Amino acid sequence: MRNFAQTSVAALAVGMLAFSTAQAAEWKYALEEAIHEVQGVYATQFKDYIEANSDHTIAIFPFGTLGESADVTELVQFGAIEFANASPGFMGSLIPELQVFLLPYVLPEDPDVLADFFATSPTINETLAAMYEEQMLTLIDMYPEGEVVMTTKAPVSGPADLSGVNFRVMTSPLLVETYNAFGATPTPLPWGEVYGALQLNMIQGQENPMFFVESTKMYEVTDHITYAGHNNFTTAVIANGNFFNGLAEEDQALIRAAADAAYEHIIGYQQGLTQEAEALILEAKPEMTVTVLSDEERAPFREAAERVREAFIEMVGESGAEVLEGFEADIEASRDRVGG
Ligand code: 6CS
Repeated sequence: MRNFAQTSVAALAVGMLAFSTAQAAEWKYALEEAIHEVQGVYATQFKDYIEANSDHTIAIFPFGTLGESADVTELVQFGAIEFANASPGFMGSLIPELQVFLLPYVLPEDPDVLADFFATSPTINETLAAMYEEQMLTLIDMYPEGEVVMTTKAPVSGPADLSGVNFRVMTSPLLVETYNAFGATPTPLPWGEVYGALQLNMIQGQENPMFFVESTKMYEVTDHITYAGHNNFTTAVIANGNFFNGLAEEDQALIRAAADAAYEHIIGYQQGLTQEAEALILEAKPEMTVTVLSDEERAPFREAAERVREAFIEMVGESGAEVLEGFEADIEASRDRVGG
């Protein structure tokens, strides 16, 4: 019954979308973040481009207004809204291969190599894009949001310090593997529950880029920040596949051009953002400690990352191994091109 109802709603919504593409339309775009955060800055640029170059308009729905990440992904799948951010950290059950982005110490640390990789990788833009299409989703763009740091109630200089720590992760099985390997007790939670769970001491740690630690005031409920250099936060912009594939070529090209403009903008916007956020945190809470782990201190985390890599291949199978191989070859190609 539920499936029938959902299918009917989806068919109706998609029918309406298909009808609306013949004329100026309002497209709805939901975020996992607030409008002043990285996803909001990208979406605003995307909106400005679309509205300056066509009669279409974009209505942006920031985090919470249409629900959590899982909710807005469903709304796109059903065709109730056209666009959303759907970060790989929440997409592991739908497209397990996407968890490649969560593997520790795989994405390049150099920002220029990273930006080139996302823009040019055939593994992202062809192989993974085809996997989205199988789910009736169109991949519009993927971009990095910044180096992930751990924020915890007790200091962390190695995996031993994570023992007994309930560490919040996004709802991906691979992140559970990762924080198990890092010595913690991984606790998958949707974003909306994280601040409260830290406040109530149900969890004692979480990871996110520094801009997000600052903007969501994670420093109020944790006391220590640790850079282990293990990852950069990746997000994806997705569209309903029926909607996108039913558009006139001209509108598809418009959306691709808007995504290119927003990508350029968001890469530039992030220069210095981590350092600015760190300074704001220390201004708000001078007693917060910020530790950059040395290569020696990172070594046990890197060792644990090898086990997570094996777990990824075991969990995702042959296609996972192929995606990982392609991913690493594309990163090498970007390193050769950019020289990082
Ligand atoms: O940790 C999370 O769940 C959130 N982190 C970021 C940087 N963006 C959205 C996501 O929901």
